[in-house]
Amino acid sequence: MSNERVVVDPITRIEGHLRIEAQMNGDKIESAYSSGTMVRGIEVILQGRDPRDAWAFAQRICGVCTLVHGLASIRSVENALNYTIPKNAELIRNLMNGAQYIHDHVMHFYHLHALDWVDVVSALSADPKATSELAQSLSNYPKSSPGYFSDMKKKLKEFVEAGQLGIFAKAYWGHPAYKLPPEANLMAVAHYLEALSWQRDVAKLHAIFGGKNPHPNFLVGGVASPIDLNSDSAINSKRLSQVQEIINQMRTFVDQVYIPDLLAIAGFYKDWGSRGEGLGNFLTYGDFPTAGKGMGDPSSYLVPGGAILNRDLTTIHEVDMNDPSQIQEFVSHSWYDYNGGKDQGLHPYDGETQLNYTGPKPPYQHLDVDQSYSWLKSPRWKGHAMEVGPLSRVLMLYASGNEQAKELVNLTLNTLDVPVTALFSTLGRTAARGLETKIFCDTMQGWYDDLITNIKAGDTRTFNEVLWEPSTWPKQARGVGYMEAPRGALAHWIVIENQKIQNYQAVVPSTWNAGPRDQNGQAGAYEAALEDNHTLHDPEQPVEILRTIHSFDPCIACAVHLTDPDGEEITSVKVR
Ligand code: NFE
Ligand code: MG
Repeated sequence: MSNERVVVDPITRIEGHLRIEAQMNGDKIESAYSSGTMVRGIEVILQGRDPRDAWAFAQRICGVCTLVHGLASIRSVENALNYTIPKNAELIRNLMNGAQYIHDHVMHFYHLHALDWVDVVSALSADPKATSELAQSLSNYPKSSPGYFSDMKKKLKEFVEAGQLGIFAKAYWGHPAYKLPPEANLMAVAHYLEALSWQRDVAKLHAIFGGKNPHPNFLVGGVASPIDLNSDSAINSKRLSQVQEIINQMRTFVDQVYIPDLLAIAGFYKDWGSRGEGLGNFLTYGDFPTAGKGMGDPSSYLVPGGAILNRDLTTIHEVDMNDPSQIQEFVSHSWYDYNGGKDQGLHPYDGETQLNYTGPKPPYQHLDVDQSYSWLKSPRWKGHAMEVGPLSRVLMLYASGNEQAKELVNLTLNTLDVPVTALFSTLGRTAARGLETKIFCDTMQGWYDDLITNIKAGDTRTFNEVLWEPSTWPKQARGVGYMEAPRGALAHWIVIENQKIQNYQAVVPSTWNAGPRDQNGQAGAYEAALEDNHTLHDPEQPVEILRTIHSFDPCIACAVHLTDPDGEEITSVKVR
């Protein structure tokens, strides 16, 4: 290994198409480049449509964060037209987004990230009795008997003996970077399989409140589910008790399986607490309003909005999403053009989606990183590259004095016996995802209780129909719908003219994190994280790259919002 370029394409166990190139200096990563290799045109498809329909199109940006683009979209229309929503709608939206988080984060931990740390093949040499003792020392989860782990081991052995690792194929088993003893590996693999059936039940919460999953229904001005305790076709007592049951199931799994596994596994990988930080700049928009005023009262959000620069947790900078000089998207290294030239930064109200693919045709041999190299744009806040996501949220909760967050962060640092700087790392990012899962999961019970109290008091309103008539709208209006999606700060900006969408721009979490360098050469969050203290044991098996990239939970479908390798038009969509 000398000055070679290590190419990982595609990065698997993510959503969408991501290519990473690492420029090596000996065994050390000197510089890293992140490229989204798929393009989609949802923002263009939305132009000319009725703003109240936008959510149904925008939501199809992604099938992983199955509801967040629907929610961001209706919030943008409500913001533009000054719509308010009933208290019940606020609570139901919080419950739906909460369930999205718990589902997404558990799935990410076990199904997308764990196998970077857990060696499936090593689990075959585990002693089921010792595995049971280990599991019982960590939590009271009932499925922890020697018989249970012996069955799981048998199941795994059958996979391997049939020569069909199936879902566990094509990994770097046996790589010296794997540090867990066989028993911890078996425990984690068993919980990987458990989580697959657990998630089926959690997804039902979306079906109860939104008719289906993925892509539950939304509605500008409220939620799409009427409440009528005496009706079979509305939210009734039976449905509400099912929701309570799902919340119980979520909390049991998070408290008794996810968090104990996370801490146990992290204990073997403390060295990952000193690499993979990246930018040190963290951005949140804030979410989970609780004052009955929708997004109208930021002081009521469970997660506050703001920016943290250079790890400085003593100062939270205010973020104004309507100020054209604050959030801007750049395309200097993206396969897009702007009317005003490629070095311009555009605020999303004035944003443009103009494809300009001039690079080598895929599959690339080598990205020309002096030119354009990604279908992602480079969003910046006041010129700064920012990290978004669980780590940003947990830091924001911590910095703003949230008691549960402070307690959980301190408990984690003490349990792992790592310094506070370990928060700013690959390990810290993965731990933060678990901690916020616990916080949101616990809080869901309170939202559910509030909903029941409202209904019992006779308030069953879920939708404000008074503002529904388009002839009452101003000729021109614009607004921003923002939220915290599982992968980070998400916002949709909408410009409405003559009751139709004139412009629509989504700037999504994975665009902030996975975007390429900007016009000043500043790296994006993935790139900066890989440039922080990474060496590769074997460039043919770059598990180290996967660990840090997966710690962000990439979703490139979201980030690039019809694929055609030649960049040609595939289809045209008729706009009413
Ligand atoms: Ni497609 Fe998404 C989330 C959004 S992405 S997963 O969470 O928005 O970055
Ligand atoms: Mg966009």
